[in-house]
Amino acid sequence: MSEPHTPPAPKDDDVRSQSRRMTRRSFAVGAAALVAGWAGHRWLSTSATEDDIPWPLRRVLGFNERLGSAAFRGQRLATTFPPERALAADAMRVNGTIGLGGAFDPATWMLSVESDRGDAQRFALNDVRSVARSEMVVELKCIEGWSEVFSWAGASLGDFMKRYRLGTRSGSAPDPEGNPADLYSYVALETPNGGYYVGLDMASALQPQTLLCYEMGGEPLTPAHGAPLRLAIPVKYGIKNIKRIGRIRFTDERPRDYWAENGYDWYSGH
Ligand SMILES: Nc1nc2c(c(=O)[nH]1)N[C@H]1C(S)=C(S)[C@@H](COP(=O)(O)O)O[C@H]1N2
Ligand SMILES: [Mo]
Repeated sequence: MSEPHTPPAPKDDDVRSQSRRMTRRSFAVGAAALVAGWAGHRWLSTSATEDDIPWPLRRVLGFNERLGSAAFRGQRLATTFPPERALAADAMRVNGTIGLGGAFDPATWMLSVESDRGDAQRFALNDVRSVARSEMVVELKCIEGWSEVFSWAGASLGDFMKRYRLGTRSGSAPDPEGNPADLYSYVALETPNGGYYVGLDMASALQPQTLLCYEMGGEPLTPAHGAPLRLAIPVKYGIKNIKRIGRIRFTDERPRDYWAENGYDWYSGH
């Protein structure tokens, strides 16, 4: 495989664009004095950050949490394509083998799911398959500069979390609109051997096109594409589409991320 070498062009990350939406929302409800207007935007972009979120935005986030769930509304969808645009399974490019080395037996594979609460559960592939099937035809965009249209099938991560009551502090099913504060802030995913790992903000994790994917090109995943289960997250670059997921952890601590540790943007949206 070829590894990405050139960082992507600097661009607004998810939080920045989210901050603009939230700023407008806050303005509408009377928090104008805090962050509104052009000066506020300038201020946001120059202010000190903690966990990469500028502090005025953190204040807005807290404000909106009381109001409801601004972070989970109005989320952008990735462009979808007609099915005939999708590559056939045997024509799909394979890229990236980090974390896929060593002995691995798909027959004994189980998905571990944990959270900061200290709970741990294990799921078989059939547990994922029994969640409503989602299909989509979207582009995988690699930071190396190529993109390809793939068809994907799996369970949306949000549906999986609702079905098994995952990702919340209370242990209830997630309710991003009604009770956003109950959700952990981040999702960490890693390969069974821990060699590749990805961090997601919860809003991106719950975007409906984020799938726990078990089929590509109309066929079961091959080992090279991440069998038995990989992530499809079309609002992010390819690097976030982790293959062969072994473990998922819901957490309030921003997860480490393989390519972020190698100089890429932690959010890596596009
Ligand atoms: N475990 C693992 N997942 C990975 C990678 C990797 O090296 N290891 N590479 C990523 C990158 S850079 C891309 S572009 C996509 C490619 O997915 P594909 O091989 O199914 O085309 O997988 C992503 N997921
Ligand atoms: Mo990539």
